[in-house]
Amino acid sequence: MSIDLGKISESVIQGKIDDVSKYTQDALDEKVAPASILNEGLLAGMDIVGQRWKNGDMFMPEVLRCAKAMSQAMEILRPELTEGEMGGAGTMVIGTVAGDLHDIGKDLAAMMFEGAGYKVINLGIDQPNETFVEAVKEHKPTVLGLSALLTTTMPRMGEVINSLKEAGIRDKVAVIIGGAPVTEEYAEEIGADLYAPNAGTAVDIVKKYFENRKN
Ligand code: B1M
Repeated sequence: MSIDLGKISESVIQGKIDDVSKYTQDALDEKVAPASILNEGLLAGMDIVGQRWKNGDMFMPEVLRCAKAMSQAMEILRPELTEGEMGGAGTMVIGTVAGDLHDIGKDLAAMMFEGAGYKVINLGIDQPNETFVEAVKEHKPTVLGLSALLTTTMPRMGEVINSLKEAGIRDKVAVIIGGAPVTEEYAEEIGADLYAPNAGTAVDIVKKYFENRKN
């Protein structure tokens, strides 16, 4: 049986939760590389969902169903990604800042880092500034990811960075920020090291950053 990863994307777009999981399992059974299933199947589908949402061609309940389909399939895929591709890339702590309940983009970013071999500690949504600082002290990650979807919660990102400075650990971790209202300029303004416009590019941005620091 040959597996068409487009079927996975299409089922994500249609929010067919059972089908996405089934096709993901079928692809794994057929020994398709987990990274291909993620990139060419699940994330390709979610990218289109994001575009349709932006264009007003999809509504929130549909978007949430698509995300649920993706995250259920990720339960199947995740162990394979970590087993097959864990390359000791490092540790990432990621979370959505205080006052903000949005987690779909943050979880996509977390999945991309997991897929790239990072050990990911996902703190969840609505996390107080101190929780990020404590997590950096405890887990000693190479990367701290902050996500915000609301203009009202974006300032928490700069506050986390200031709290890291106050705790004397700012230089121990690279901070990457993301989320729909966040920009490259904003990252510079608050002293973040990196900004990612989407979950798909976040890993490459981090990799390039560390490569440049080595040279
Ligand atoms: Co809310 N919401 N929401 N919402 N919500 C937005 C963000 C909004 C733009 C909708 C709108 O008005 N058009 C608006 C914000 C306006 C603003 O601040 N300028 C808004 C609002 C106002 C609100 C409430 C205040 C609504 C209310 O109650 N009156 C409320 C706030 C709750 C709170 O957080 N305190 C609220 C609530 C909710 C739900 C709970 C219902 C739900 C969230 C469910 C969940 O996340 N589990 C929800 C949703 C779904 C949305 C929209 C529709 C979709 C967000 C999403 O998941 N997109 C959103 C409208 C929109 O974005 N067009 C909206 C898909 C996701 C893949 O994209 O999260 O942007 P995104 O992630 C992208 C990139 O940003 C990036 O990668 C992803 C793509 O690959 N990225 C990162 C994100 N984080 C990253 C981190 C990284 C790297 C990349 O590294 C660390």
